[in-house]
Amino acid sequence: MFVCAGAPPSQRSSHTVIHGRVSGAAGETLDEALLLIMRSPRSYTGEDVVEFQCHGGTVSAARVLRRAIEVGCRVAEPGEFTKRAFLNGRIDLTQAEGVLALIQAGSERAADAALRLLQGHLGREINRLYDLVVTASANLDASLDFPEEDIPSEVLDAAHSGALEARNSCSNLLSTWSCGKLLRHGFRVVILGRANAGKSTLFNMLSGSDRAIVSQYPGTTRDTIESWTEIHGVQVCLVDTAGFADTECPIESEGIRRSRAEADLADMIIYCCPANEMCDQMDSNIIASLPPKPTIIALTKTDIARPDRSLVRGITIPCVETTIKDPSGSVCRINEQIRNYLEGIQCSYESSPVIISERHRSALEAARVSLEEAISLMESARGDACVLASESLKSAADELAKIIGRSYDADLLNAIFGTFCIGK
Ligand SMILES: Nc1nc2c(ncn2[C@@H]2O[C@H](COP(=O)(O)OP(=O)(O)OP(=O)(O)O)[C@@H](O)[C@H]2O)c(=O)[nH]1
Ligand SMILES: [Mg+2]
Repeated sequence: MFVCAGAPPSQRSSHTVIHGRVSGAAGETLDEALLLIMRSPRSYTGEDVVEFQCHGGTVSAARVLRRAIEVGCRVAEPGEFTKRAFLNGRIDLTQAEGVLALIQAGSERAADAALRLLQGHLGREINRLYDLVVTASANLDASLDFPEEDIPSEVLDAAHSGALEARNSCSNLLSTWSCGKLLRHGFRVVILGRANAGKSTLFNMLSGSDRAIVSQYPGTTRDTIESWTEIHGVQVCLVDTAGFADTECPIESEGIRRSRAEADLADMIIYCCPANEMCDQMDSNIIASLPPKPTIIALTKTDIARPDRSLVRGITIPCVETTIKDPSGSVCRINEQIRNYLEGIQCSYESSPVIISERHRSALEAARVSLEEAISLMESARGDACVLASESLKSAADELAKIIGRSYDADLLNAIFGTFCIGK
């Protein structure tokens, strides 16, 4: 399907680019293209690979693809290139997940963290822990050859200190999860408050858009409305909601039910209280009924009433003044609160690996629990402690092996690579 001057592609060396034309069954030209040759093992998948660079636009690319299928190619499954790279030992599972995370990254920081995963930072650390645990377990197994009273103490000490170090490292990695989750899934800020409190006005100011309908009639917003923005390098999802009210209207009631559901999903709540009204018992009751999440109060409409902080007396939540008359100042003040909070949970992903997937978190947690068991068994004076501790260490090693893909099954691979898009 590719015609070029000089030696055919099969006789060219790896990492060369050939200019030529893609020809159809009757020899007609379908496109003028470049062919990239990457021979095994120096390719993405580790196999022999050719890549066509044809003209942009869907028709031209579709003609080249159709011709390739005619001569015997097939379309790749989602994530198949990366899956082959994994199966051929080019990358471990965490690196494959790094590719996906990089494609999906929605912020600079998320892309940085994904890139570090792709470069193998987490994989190397898990490999180190795996070796530690397997060595500790081997030490214990060796000690089984000795009669109980003759077990050399240095063998037991080595196993014990290996398990301790692995346990501590697992705990350190687990402590990066809140940061990893933030990078991967972003930060959800939900705007709540009574009907007509100025939520949609604030939402529009914060998102710099005119997405939400604003009106003087209470009960305007019914559906929840989302808008993404970036604060402090983190993707933030703002959510506008229906205002709380005593209502007979079934549609408004459904809106309020959704507002409560959003409160459960929130990473942070902005509760709106209009400065011209008392932040009264009803607000206190609503705030008390919300899930315990980081919350800020937006004292809205400060242009029509002097904000009287005593209105929110008794509520020990940070208070920020906002008004439609000063959108940039209002946005600045709210963003500052969000940034302060985000700074508190940021971790330095430059220096240590960060876990950004639930799969890593649950396997590490299981490994940590098994290591904990092994450690307390070794510290007990039980006769069968060595045998049991070695079993626990083996379970911990199995969990670590799953993270990097030293052990895997078809279901796991399908779950990971099925979420890729075709061609990756
Ligand atoms: N003067 C003044 N009016 C405001 C301000 N913010 C909102 N309003 C007015 O208050 C009314 C309600 O505003 P919305 O933003 O729709 O309030 P909401 O909380 O979304 O209301 P619901 O969706 O009904 O729950 C509208 O008439 C707005 O113009 C403000 O800062 N200053
Ligand atoms: Mg509204």
